[in-house]
Amino acid sequence: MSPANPKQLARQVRDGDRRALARAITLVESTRVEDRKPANEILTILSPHAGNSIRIGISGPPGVGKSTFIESLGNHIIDQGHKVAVLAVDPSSAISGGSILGDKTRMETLSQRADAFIRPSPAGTMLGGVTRYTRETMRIVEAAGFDVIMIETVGVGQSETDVAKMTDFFLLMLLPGGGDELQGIKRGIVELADLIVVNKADGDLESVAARSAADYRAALGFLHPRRQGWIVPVVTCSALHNIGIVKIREVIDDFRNKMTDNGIINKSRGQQAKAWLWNEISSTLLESMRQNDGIRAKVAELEQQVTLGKISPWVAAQEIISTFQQQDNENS
Ligand SMILES: Nc1nc2c(ncn2[C@@H]2O[C@H](COP(=O)(O)OP(=O)(O)OP(=O)(O)O)[C@@H](O)[C@H]2O)c(=O)[nH]1
Ligand SMILES: [Mg+2]
Repeated sequence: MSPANPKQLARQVRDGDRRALARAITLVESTRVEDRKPANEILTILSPHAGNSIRIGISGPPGVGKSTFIESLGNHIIDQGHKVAVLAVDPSSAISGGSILGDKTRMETLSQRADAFIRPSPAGTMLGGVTRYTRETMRIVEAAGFDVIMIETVGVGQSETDVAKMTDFFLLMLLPGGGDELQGIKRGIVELADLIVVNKADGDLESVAARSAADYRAALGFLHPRRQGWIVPVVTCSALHNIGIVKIREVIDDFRNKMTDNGIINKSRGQQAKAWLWNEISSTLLESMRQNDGIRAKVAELEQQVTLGKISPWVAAQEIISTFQQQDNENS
């Protein structure tokens, strides 16, 4: 990639140039040191234009139909006059590289629409880093005028909690039959949901899906509501046959209206941004400690002693940190 002119690239992004948009995202995802400065500049220029969207997280076990659902809902929302961006947070794709292609083919009709933008997970990123870029990417697509953002993630690891923490609305998709533990859904994830959708409510599974939905509705009745003024609906749908999609869009609209009026979306975005700031501080600090030669030697030595039980991890950590602080003072 030729050296980017951040100002020009940012302007092109704002003007709706899709290649520029893809380039800006690649730049921000880049781990090359020389890309950091232009990336920061682009984010700073675009920042005032970000935020004007509803951010929807979509999670659920592998194969439940998330991508098929995003395609159905995305097409419907575009028909309503919106611009839809789809981002994928897929911890497995960084390793297998497999599902990116699958997602693209499953979102075939959506990816062909002018008002849709689909971005698979950055390949080859470390696990913890995936969401780090997704947050920035989200702001870039918002500045480009996309007002509905859907983030897909597989609901079996840490990533769905991260996604719930960076979105306004968290949709949990489940299969007919089988409780959440049977579906491999992590404990606590049901409590994060703003909407539960039982998918594949078609053919033989239609009645099973209705029963599952009733079970979840009953179970949710025992939970303390996560958000003031919002009772989590449980609905069935068939993403494949486009059944129940309009109803789900109405639920999301209803949520957005209520949670905008009572200020909850705004407040929670503020809290998310603050948490994100501290995340960045700790990961950047950690990274610079890891890159520091003096610290590396010290860490290797102390790690061994900690492993052998010769020194307490707490004491070792203090020693490493104070070494780092001393070096920092000498350098400045
Ligand atoms: N019968 C039926 N099949 C569906 C429905 N939605 C999706 N499927 C099928 O289920 C399979 C998985 O669908 P995907 O949309 O790829 O599921 P996913 O949750 O995105 O899968 P991963 O991204 O791999 O976790 C595909 O063969 C779909 O055609 C549905 O509503 N009814
Ligand atoms: Mg998928």
